[in-house]
Amino acid sequence: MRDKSGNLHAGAIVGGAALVVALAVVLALFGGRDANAVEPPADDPRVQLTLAETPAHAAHDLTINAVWAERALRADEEDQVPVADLPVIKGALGYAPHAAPPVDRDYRAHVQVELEVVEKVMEIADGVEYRFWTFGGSVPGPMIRVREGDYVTFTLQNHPSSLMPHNIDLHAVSGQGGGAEATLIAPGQQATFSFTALNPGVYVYHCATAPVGMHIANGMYGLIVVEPKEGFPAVDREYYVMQGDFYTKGDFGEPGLQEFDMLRAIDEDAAYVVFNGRVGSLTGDNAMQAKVGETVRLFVGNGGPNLTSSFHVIGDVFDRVWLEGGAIVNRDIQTTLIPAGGAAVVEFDTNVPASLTLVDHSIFRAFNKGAIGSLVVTGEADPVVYSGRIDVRPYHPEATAGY
Ligand SMILES: [Cu+2]
Repeated sequence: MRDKSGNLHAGAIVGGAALVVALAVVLALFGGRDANAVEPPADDPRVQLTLAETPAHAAHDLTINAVWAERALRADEEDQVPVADLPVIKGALGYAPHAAPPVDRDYRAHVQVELEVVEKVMEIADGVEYRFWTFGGSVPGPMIRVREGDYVTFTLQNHPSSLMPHNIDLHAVSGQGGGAEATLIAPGQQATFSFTALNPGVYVYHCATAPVGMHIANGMYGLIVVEPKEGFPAVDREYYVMQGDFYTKGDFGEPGLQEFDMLRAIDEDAAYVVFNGRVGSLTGDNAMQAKVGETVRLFVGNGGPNLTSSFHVIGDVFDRVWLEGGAIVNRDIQTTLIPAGGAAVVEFDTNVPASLTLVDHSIFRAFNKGAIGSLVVTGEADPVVYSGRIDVRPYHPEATAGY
């Protein structure tokens, strides 16, 4: 209906006008309100429709049966404070496996965050090196933690020693590319942009510079947690874990400096699937710790770039899971799916001493590609909750079955 210059043809304009008139007639006949109608009583199901009709940007869903059921409406009093009047604070960061500290504020702030991109060779397994591209010098990049409604000024720096341009797409950001366009920088540059953390939740951030898959596959991801206004419930320990899949020329365990293998990445044929950027990052001396009776919260992300995680902890049940890092909390979960570019919050109350084992329950990834970690729980045993072995003896059914 448009010519080459993009202008509408006269015929299209006339046709459109006729349609508008026709619609107006239909609305006048059937859609208008009866001025004499009596308003229905408040408990009439028709009244309940008014909440559903509230625009999504004006209200949270208050119907979820979850810990955050009482979430405040947006645009409340604190949201009316102009950005210029907000207190300016430095953003809290946490380096895996340590979560960033809780926000612990009941007001909005102007949070300043700086993140430096560094390309560096590190071990991906004992005796196996890889040239990682990192946020903050680690894989995953540091966990950023802000509060719903915060105004965040974000500065990305690309270290002069880098060979590649980089940027950042924060999934918590509503705006072009999640910040990717604003932060695309060459080595030796830095770029700044600002955003308001509109949606509470747990979000992945990652580099989005072409070839995007390669930048993510080289370790460029982390989590940004936007705490709901009322905060997360207090727990005894919080940890930060991110899964990622890696594609090297050599197979799993082949020693030396390993190069990235693009064809293998396209085929999703991972040589390594690991937590926190390295085989063994959470085992042995690196195991996470807890005591019997404590509540442990794990912020678990999945950088991908390709594989969905079937995240499971051997030897305990997730008492609570914030599904996909959002507002709905499920209970009594064995294994939770964490998509590439997604996250979840899992919590469990530790009942007995045990060495709990974190795995991707696509289990060859755990025992053959590195996706395994430990959380050691120490303290007093409770034989009613778990007895341990009571008895062991020979078993020969044929000896008593008359053979
Ligand atoms: Cu990058």
